[in-house]
Amino acid sequence: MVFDEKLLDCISQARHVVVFTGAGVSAESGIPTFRDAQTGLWTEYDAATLASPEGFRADPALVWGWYEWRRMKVLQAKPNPAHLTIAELAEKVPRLTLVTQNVDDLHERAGSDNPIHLHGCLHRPRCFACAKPFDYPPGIPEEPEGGRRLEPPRCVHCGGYIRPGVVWFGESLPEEAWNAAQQAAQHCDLLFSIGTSSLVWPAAQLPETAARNGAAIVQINPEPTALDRTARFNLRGKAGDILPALLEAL
Ligand code: BJW
Ligand code: ZN
Repeated sequence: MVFDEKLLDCISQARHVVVFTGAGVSAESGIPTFRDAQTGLWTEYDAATLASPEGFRADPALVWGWYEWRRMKVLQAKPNPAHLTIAELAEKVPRLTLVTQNVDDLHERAGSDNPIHLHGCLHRPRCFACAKPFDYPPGIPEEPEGGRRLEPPRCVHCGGYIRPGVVWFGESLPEEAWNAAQQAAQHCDLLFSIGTSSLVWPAAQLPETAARNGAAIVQINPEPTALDRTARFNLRGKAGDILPALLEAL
């Protein structure tokens, strides 16, 4: 793979790099992207409806079952070369902040320290009523087999339903994570946007903020996205192919 010399210079000279990731980074680990998530059992449901407080209120067992199915897939998955290269890149540049929209833990398992999770985490459920965290019982999780519905567990403190620890449509992003991500976007000199459709706000604002503050934007995605016009470098292809080749070329 041959890369533009200007891109390689930009990376070599960067003092603070932000890596902003979306579902495409985990696609090569076998985790369906958000907008492709409706495979198999779930084809007849709309992801945007399932990923909302209204969806959970209307049918808690349907929504909990969907998230448990996705959590099972994540538990069975392994980090891919994209996750691993991002962790390696952090060792090669003066400063790197990893901001992810993903609710899996594959960046952590690849060796990245403390990624900023803008949309929460599948493995940290909490009570829908009182917000106290819920501990999964040890052992293999119950699979929402055959059918797709699974009654959510109940909170030991108030008896409320347990909900997935993710940020749904219409909910605010965790304040500390959002502030840290904005700070990084404002002060970085290079931002990689990798495997995201750049459709979901406010997260999609981050590369725009970085560009407004003078950072170079590098996008890695096999498809065109809303960020194409802002990105200085558009690398078309899979993150698991491009990132290792890019690191090698540096
Ligand atoms: C590869 C690849 C490979 C494939 N290598 N790449 C109208 C206009 C603007 C905004 C709004 C609006 N109406 C409502 C809003 C706000 C709303 C929003 O943005 N909606 C838009 C969809 C229109 N946002 C919110 O509600 C947010 N909160 C908020 O705004 O609070 C203020 C507020 C309060 C009260 C009322 C109203 C507002 C919260 C957003 C939370 C998003 N949560 C989700 C679900 C999390 C849990 C779960 O996973 O189920 O987060 S939605 C979903 O999208 C998930 C993802 O993190 C997020 C981003 O998706 P991502 O990562 O980009 O995935 P995909 O599938 O879209 O794209 C994958 C990409 O990978 C593709 O481009 C592929 O080509 C690529 N790819 N293989 C590299 N191998
Ligand atoms: Zn509770």
